[in-house]
Amino acid sequence: MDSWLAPDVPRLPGKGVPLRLYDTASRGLKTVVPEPGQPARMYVCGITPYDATHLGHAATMITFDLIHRCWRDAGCEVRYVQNVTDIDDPLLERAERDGEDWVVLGMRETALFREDMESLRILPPRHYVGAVESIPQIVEQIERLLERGAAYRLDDGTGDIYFDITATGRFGYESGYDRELMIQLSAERGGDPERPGKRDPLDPLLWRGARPDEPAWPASLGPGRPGWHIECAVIALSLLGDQIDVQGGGNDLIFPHHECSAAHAETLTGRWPFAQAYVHAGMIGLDGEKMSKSKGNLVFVSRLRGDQQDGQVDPMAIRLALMADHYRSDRDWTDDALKTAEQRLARWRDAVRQSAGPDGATALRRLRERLADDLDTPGAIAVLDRWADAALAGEGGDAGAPRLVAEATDALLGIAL
Ligand code: 5CA
Ligand code: ZN
Repeated sequence: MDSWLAPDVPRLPGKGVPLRLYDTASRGLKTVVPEPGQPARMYVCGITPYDATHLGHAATMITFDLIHRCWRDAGCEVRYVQNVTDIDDPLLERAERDGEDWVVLGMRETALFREDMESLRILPPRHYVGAVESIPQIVEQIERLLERGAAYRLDDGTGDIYFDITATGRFGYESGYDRELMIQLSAERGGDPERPGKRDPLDPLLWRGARPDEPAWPASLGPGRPGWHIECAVIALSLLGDQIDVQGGGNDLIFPHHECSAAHAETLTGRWPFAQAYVHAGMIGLDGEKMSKSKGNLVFVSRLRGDQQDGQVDPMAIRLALMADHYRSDRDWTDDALKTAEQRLARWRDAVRQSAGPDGATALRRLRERLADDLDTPGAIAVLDRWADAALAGEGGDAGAPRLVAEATDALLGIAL
């Protein structure tokens, strides 16, 4: 699948510092740097394209964009892969509801997502990969799981194949959740703990046998379509290798999605852990409720950008508003947050148009330190606010500072001034 166009990233003097990130699995901060001479490898769970990109998706994509930018600034080559779940129940249900072809729906929303990503200056993944185009590799890996006894076929004539969660002996390490919570979340998030005939209620679906009126692909396993967790495990393994540095997504994916995809990958490779760090962004909500397609309480990036009548908002202000609080906090989108970001952006723009300001190298060093500390964007914003206030007050005599600060804001925060 095509990715989107890369924005320019100014080159900054010196080098960024090693990045520390909160890892869900070890429940603590970790320095996440690749082995010397190796690229940094990141897999981020992308959209299920049945509706337009909302501010929750945008916030999550911005979070991983900041990691991408920090690594590059620290001199690492970055291999970044993102998927599109272009076949799954929610897509089929929406297409059915609207009397639309599910392929057309998926293509249209994916195209809109790419435009939104470009407008927000998100660096594109090197590989942007759909589930459908990955079916041959997914089938191959499910066959290997069956051969090893880590997968089994339900004997109810459906052709459905499940993963045995006891295969790694480590199931549960990533989320750290107790069994009761796992069962509850599995039921809420696409699993089927109530289904009879499974070895364990938490066993996730690997392959759904063909049903009448549902798309299915011919395969050695019998015609059908892939389950959700195996999709991400296989795409990551085939493009990034056995182990990766960051597995990312929103915190709604901690369980069952990332738990199961890690267990699939670890069973296939025999290596643990699948990811050095499991990094999760907080949920963006509206009026105290998680923003989600199923709840319908969405604010779309494209609508704010003015593609559709509701007035135009600078995408840089959207980006800045979503970075005003720490990425791990669940938080609400508010009109006030957007207004504050618009005012801040205007002030920063005025400041970098001054003929001089306080020492630019110091501002750059502080900005790098704040971001390397688990992406402390509120701290990074405070550094820039202080610099801008001083520059606008006529303090400091560094004639190179306005330009350096503008370039650092662009390269590290993805905000073009
Ligand atoms: N296709 C799967 C991942 S393989 C999926 O979860 N798709 S999604 O369209 O529902 O979400 C896309 C990405 O945005 C995921 O990383 C998800 O965790 C994140 N996300 C979804 N809703 C929100 C929200 N309200 N706030 C922050 N991030 C969100
Ligand atoms: Zn995923």
